[in-house]
Amino acid sequence: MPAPRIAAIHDLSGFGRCSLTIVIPALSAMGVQCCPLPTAYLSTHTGGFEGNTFLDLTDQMAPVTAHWRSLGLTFDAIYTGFMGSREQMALTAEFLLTFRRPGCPAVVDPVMGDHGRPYRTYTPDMCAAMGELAALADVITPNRTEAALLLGEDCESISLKTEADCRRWAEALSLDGRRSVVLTGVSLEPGRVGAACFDRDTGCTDFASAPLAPGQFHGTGDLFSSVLAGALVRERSLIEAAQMAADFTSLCAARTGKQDIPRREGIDFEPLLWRLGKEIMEEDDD
Ligand code: PXL
Repeated sequence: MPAPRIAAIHDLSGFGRCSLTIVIPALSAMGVQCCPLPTAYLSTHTGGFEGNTFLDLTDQMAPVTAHWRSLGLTFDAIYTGFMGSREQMALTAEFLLTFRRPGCPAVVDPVMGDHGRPYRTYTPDMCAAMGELAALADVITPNRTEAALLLGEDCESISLKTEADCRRWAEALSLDGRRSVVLTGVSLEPGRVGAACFDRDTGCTDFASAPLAPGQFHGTGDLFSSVLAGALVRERSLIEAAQMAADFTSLCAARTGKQDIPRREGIDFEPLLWRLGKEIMEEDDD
């Protein structure tokens, strides 16, 4: 079987571990071909470094889309993340409309913020545009802050303390059951963290969780969503994919916590990629 193929629309940040520097290695380790469409090149991500460079690649997005279409390329999924502008979101929406088809779900990580606040480059206007892009998704992977921004609620009103609360918010994000929702950062018992997963195919919300590692590291959300997207194209169900993502993210966070690494340098996942590959290949051999 040829490697399944994902088109990945994210920025490329040279230092700090996020977006494509996580997406490409994670998908490759899972036996998935990643076709990146970089939206911008930054010297570092924007979370914790001052004075980062920003080379806007928006002008490339339509020509790349047109070239890939002229080649008759098909993808097994499209996976999108951090966006630099409203225009990039409109071009990403065009890309989804061009390439999505049955068998090619659009996984939109509506990256906008964390810990109750939008990232410093996200204006209210951009958050509204992310809502429009996410409306085209088959699967979204918001954290609590992003869930609040998508729903137009205060972050404080999104309580994720009980299964019933989580079900309610995951379903509220599903656009009447039209898209699946993987609501991340859910902790229903002390010492564990994971996601509430509303699956539009079953209409059910299930829970994935793994041990909560001490410390919070940049790129954790990108790693989680990358593994989820990879597992989906490797034909795992939504809840199986979320469990694999929770397990691997937890393992990497635990490893990172044991190193003396500043938070802004990101999750130290590379030495564990072989385990992700082994897990998925061995399961498929069974
Ligand atoms: O991890 C999300 C992300 C991706 N890309 C860039 C970012 C961030 C979060 O800060 O700054 C450039």
